[in-house]
Amino acid sequence: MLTILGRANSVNVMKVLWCLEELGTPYERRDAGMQFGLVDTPEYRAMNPNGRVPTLEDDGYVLWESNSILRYLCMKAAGDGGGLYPSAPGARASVDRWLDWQLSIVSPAERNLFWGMVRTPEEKRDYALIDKAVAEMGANWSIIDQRLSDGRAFLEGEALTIADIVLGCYARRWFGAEVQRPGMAALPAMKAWYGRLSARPGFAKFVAPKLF
Ligand SMILES: N[C@@H](CCC(=O)N[C@@H](CS)C(=O)NCC(=O)O)C(=O)O
Repeated sequence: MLTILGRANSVNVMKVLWCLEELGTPYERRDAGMQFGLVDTPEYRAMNPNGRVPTLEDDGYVLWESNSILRYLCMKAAGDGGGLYPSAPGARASVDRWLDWQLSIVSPAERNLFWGMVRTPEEKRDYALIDKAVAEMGANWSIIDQRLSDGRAFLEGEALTIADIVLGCYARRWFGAEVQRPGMAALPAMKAWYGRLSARPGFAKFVAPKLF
């Protein structure tokens, strides 16, 4: 049985669970990380030396880095995950580009916003840091809004891909954190895309629940 190790309220675990739901791949999940511990045990570190979640274990094969896990799951399921990870070079590279963008640009900015607003009590918040993160993420989401403003349903066209899964998990946190966004673009195309993502059962089950 394929096993995912990681707490369900981690954005990087959510991506993987949503993807598994889209693929219809059977799996089991074991809690790990934060209050669940496990990540500092020698056994876990032998699988994932970063002590982070998620980690995948599949019949003796071990993999960490959530975006790599998504690619693996899709390649294992019919090579392209039923279109979630298209196999034509240009189409695949375009999907990969959004995954790399999430890691290099989105995550570093978003972290201060999510941790600042959701995981830090109000009296301890650093609003200067939060405001900076809101401005950076507003600019990032404008890129997504612009991408979708030609009427396409999803980031790479008319079909959902793992690019939508990855960025949809971060969009959930953007719309869920109660931040002030003065003067920020209204993001109408992104909101419509987010509505389409919200209709997916995997999103409803793993990504939509209350942020904590
Ligand atoms: N780039 C890594 C990041 C992994 C990561 O930082 N995971 C966080 C949760 S989102 C974590 O493990 N935090 C510590 C913990 O849960 O104990 C990935 O995408 O898998």
